[in-house]
Amino acid sequence: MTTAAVSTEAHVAQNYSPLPVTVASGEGAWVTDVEGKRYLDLLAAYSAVNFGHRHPELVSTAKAQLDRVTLVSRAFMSDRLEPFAEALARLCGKEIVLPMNTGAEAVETGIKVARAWGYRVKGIAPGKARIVVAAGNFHGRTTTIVSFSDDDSARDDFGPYTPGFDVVPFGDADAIAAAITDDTAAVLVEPIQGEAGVIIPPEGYLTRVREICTEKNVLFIADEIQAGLGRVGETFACDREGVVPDLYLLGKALGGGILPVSAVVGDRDVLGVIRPGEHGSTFGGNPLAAAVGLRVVEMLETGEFQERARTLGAHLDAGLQKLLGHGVTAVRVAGLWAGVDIDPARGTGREISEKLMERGVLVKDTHGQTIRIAPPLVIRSTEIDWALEQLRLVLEG
Ligand code: IF1
Repeated sequence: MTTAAVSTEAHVAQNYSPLPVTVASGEGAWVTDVEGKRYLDLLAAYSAVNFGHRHPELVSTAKAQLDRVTLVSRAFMSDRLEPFAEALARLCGKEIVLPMNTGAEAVETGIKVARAWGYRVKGIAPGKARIVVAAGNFHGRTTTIVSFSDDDSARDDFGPYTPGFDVVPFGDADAIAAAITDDTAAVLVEPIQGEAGVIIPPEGYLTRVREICTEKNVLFIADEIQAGLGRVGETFACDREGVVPDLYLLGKALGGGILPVSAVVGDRDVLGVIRPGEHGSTFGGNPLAAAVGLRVVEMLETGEFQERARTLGAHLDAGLQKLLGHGVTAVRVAGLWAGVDIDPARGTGREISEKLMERGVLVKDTHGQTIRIAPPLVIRSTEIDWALEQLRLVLEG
């Protein structure tokens, strides 16, 4: 991922050099730039636009709420928060929802809850709580979160770093077991690593992590912010192994592609450690976010989007497999989410992304040779076929 201090066309600090596309409108799986050129969006804002750009039901829900109330102070509730929290808790099979706004806030909240639980329930000595994390992780960009990143471009020159994290190889449950000490409060992992390039752990990994955490009285925190909410053909990526974490960290698609909505979801014996007034945020659980979030949960409860991700993902996978040996060296697919490794002889992930952009397809390179494909779950199979043909032509050179 290259880093530009300021983007070429505006005085906006960017954390990476964006592709030179300035989007003016969006509809379904498509966006249109300021010159009127249309692009098939295979990135979906890194899985925050799972339901397509401006899904009609989500837009109408937001519009209706705009005419009622959009923000109340944390001192009292709005009539949207309880229905949202109840529905989201039910979707997760948990008891309590702690609403926040961005994914990083949900991750930071999860870290605070884990530490408080470590001291107040597990009995870890004050200030000694540790959290095991995976190499290759991406959990956001706050100074504490980048403290346990092993991606120099995400953490360089942002120190001094927050202590209390132990990094182990992703996908190796024995390494997690070996890293856990009496001071370990939690294990925090993405069930499938997104930014690392859609890295799918070995079958049984999540099951072993769950067993180890249960055996050692350590919280299992699943960062489902990118992998969750239908993306991998299940409501949660942990569902692929029937595993239930102690805390779900949710974000991105929870806001329906309309506004930031995130949440930490767990049972009372974990989330209940946070005492009234100890945590919160100005906008967390605001009526507009809760109204949209409730509609998102209702859409997920039908199972329609999970089924689409499974069916269309199989279609995408079949098409990508045909490119193996023709410019593609490896393919990793979970639901409608793919990491595609490009043969260096054909170019870098960035170069392929730029050539696809010229053909009206938007993807994003991640770490050198990989491009990540994560279309809105409303994409059609014919649109996937068209995108695969553009990729084939680009690789043919
Ligand atoms: C950027 C990456 C993806 C996430 C997981 C928490 C967060 C993210 C698994 C934080 C956010 C975004 C951030 C955005 C680009 C994108 C990204 F390239 F950065 F790494 F998707 F892979 N957990 N991911 O993927 O959520 O605070 O952003 O709402 O910062 O460049 P956030």
